[in-house]
Amino acid sequence: PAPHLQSYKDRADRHTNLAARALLRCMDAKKTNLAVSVDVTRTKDFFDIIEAVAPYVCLIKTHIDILEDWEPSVTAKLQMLASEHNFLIFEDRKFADIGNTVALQYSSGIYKISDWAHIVNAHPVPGPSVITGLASVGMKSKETRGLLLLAEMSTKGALTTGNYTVDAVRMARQYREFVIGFIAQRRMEGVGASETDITAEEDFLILAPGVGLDAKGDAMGQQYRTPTEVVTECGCDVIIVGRGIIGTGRDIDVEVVKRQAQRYQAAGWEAYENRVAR
Ligand code: 5IU
Repeated sequence: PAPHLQSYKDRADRHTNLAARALLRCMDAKKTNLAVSVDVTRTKDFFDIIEAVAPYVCLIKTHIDILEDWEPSVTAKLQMLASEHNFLIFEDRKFADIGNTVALQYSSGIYKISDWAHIVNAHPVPGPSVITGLASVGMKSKETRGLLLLAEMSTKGALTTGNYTVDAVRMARQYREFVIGFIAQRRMEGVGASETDITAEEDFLILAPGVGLDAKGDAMGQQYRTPTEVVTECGCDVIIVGRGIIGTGRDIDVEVVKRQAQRYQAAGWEAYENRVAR
């Protein structure tokens, strides 16, 4: 059967990339396909949110460069929380430069992303060299890292459509040891594939941003769909939720954050159970 009709557990047992395997295992163990996007600028809020949502998530998605008071201990603490509460870390860095530059951006600078992020992502726009550049760092790491390609975006008028998406999927197929899946809005197995392209063991994870239960969008082009649309109908594996959980106000209410995380976890898991039961 196609990957999205199999259980996360069966997929974990079969997956050959250690980061993908760890994520699928965690999803099965904690019964959650929820990733929370912690888009805040103060380190205190960052950790308050992570501690509130930790029991309900498989993945924490960061934009480490928006923290105004970042210091090296932040990523050390983040790693500690990840192992304590069993979740993975996804730095949403969206690399998009030549191979040599992305390798440096991934490994160096002040953030040293490859030291602590299990998963990162990249725009396919530079061509395969963006993958090989990042792989030169990620595949050397003793803890195997995984890369997601941005095959589609959730925003109005995004250029990631048609042949661009098809070519992104074709690129990923050439580097299956490191590319574990896509940021996309639907499954990609059929995209641009002739029968001979798809091998039985191909299992790309689909992580979908643009998920909300209450709002349809924001004032800056974001568009939201529900967990049922994203997971049951479109076959995505992980729902990425930011403001639906952390809110839009300046102050964080950890009780609300916790309740919303529980709500999205339940909705995401029910959408998955409905999918694999079909
Ligand atoms: N994000 C998107 N859409 C995309 C991609 C990334 O929303 O197509 I690629 C990121 C941006 C933000 C998070 O960090 O996912 C979604 O946050 P909200 O749930 O608050 O809209």
